[in-house]
Amino acid sequence: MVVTRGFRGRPRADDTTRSRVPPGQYVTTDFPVLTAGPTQHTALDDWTLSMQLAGRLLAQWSWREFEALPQTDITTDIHCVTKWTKFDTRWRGVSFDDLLRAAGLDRAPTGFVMVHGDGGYSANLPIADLIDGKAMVATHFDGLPISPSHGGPARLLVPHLYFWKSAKWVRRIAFREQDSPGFWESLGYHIRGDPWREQRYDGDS
Ligand SMILES: Nc1nc2c(c(=O)[nH]1)N[C@H]1C(S)=C(S)[C@@H](COP(=O)(O)O)O[C@H]1N2
Ligand SMILES: [Mo]
Repeated sequence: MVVTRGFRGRPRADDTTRSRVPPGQYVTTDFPVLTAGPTQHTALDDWTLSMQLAGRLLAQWSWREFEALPQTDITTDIHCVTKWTKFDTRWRGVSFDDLLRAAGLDRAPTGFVMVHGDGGYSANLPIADLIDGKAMVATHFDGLPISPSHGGPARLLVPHLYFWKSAKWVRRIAFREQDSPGFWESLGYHIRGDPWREQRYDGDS
């Protein structure tokens, strides 16, 4: 059974196309693959998702355990910093709120996370950009398991920020007291990456 509980994307002021396209973006109907390095493959039997705080394990789920967590469906627009925007992408997964709950946490223990994916990728995020229905660990796209090239078996999805924040092949969520740059952020991209404020590069307001 799928329980959908108030997963909120960015509120839409109206339904005109223009209002849905952030500054400097264009709309595409394909789904480009953007990966720094090779596509990662992890057998589901070997897959785990961990939450860590200061090197200590707070929670860990096997694939079977992860699949048993409450599932949320969302339809949302996504925005890549290479300037494509794709409307109405359909995802299913476990919301960050439900992950916290499953870990036995009422709230995140710190203000930030570093999210790590297989292959050495990482992305930093403030907790405020993950909670209250803003993010999920997604396992399905368009009704099917996410393909390896798009980050399957599981990827982060933070649709209101540029898509580089949505780490593919996600395996580890490390809580941090301070915000520090992840993979693209240390290569000159913006520390937060809000497409509506066009926060593409370090130094953009
Ligand atoms: N692990 C991992 N996650 C990643 C990346 C990556 O190279 N490795 N690229 C990021 C970037 S820059 C983008 S735009 C999106 C692209 O996701 P897609 O290939 O499904 O379109 O994944 C993000 N997540
Ligand atoms: Mo990207």
